Amino acid sequence: MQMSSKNKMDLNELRKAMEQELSSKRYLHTLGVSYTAACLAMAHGADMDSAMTAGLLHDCAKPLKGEEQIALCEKNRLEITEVERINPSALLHAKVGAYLAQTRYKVTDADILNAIRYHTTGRPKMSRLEKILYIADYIEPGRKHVADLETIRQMAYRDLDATMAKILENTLAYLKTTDGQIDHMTEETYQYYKHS
Ligand code: DGI
Ligand code: FE
Ligand code: FE
Repeated sequence: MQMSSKNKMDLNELRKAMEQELSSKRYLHTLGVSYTAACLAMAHGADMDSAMTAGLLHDCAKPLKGEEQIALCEKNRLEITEVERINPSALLHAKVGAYLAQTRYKVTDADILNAIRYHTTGRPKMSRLEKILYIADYIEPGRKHVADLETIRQMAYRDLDATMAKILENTLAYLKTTDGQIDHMTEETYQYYKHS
């Protein structure tokens, strides 16, 4: 693939890179997120190319095993929280993904990098693009069915904040039925959006 080491890659190059790097299942999810993020950007007046870039790259660290993600963070002095260390595959891939988007895929836009970084837990006061990626990841057409998904899909095109609140409420309820430890950021994000 032709690619300058400095210049950012265009959407088609990113798509091809993800097709090579990801499992076919993860690649299909990635395309779904990218196009869903584009639709949400159209509906909410956000930048479509940024939404598609964030969508294509959001899970780029998923092929790395948990211990590889931890090693990469340690080597590059990225801070790892206790809960990320315990759940690297679920939680750390977002932070590592943002790092790879910047270093390997030459993304310089801070909003895109933050959207990738916070796509799993969210955070209070998210930008429009951050909310679009978080929501697109949850509602893309290939996502396996979860409670209230039809309602959430419709809400997403009308009210990003209310949709954040609903997804977070359902995610926290789901996590409480598993032995997955809740990241305080997920809880804080819910507290921030729950009155939307
Ligand atoms: O990478 P994906 O599977 O496409 O989706 P994702 O990055 O949004 O989430 C990965 C998983 O992380 C998903 O099953 C929900 C879960 N998750 C979200 N918040 C938390 C969490 N898992 C734990 N342990 N703690 C959290 O706070
Ligand atoms: Fe993810
Ligand atoms: Fe995802």
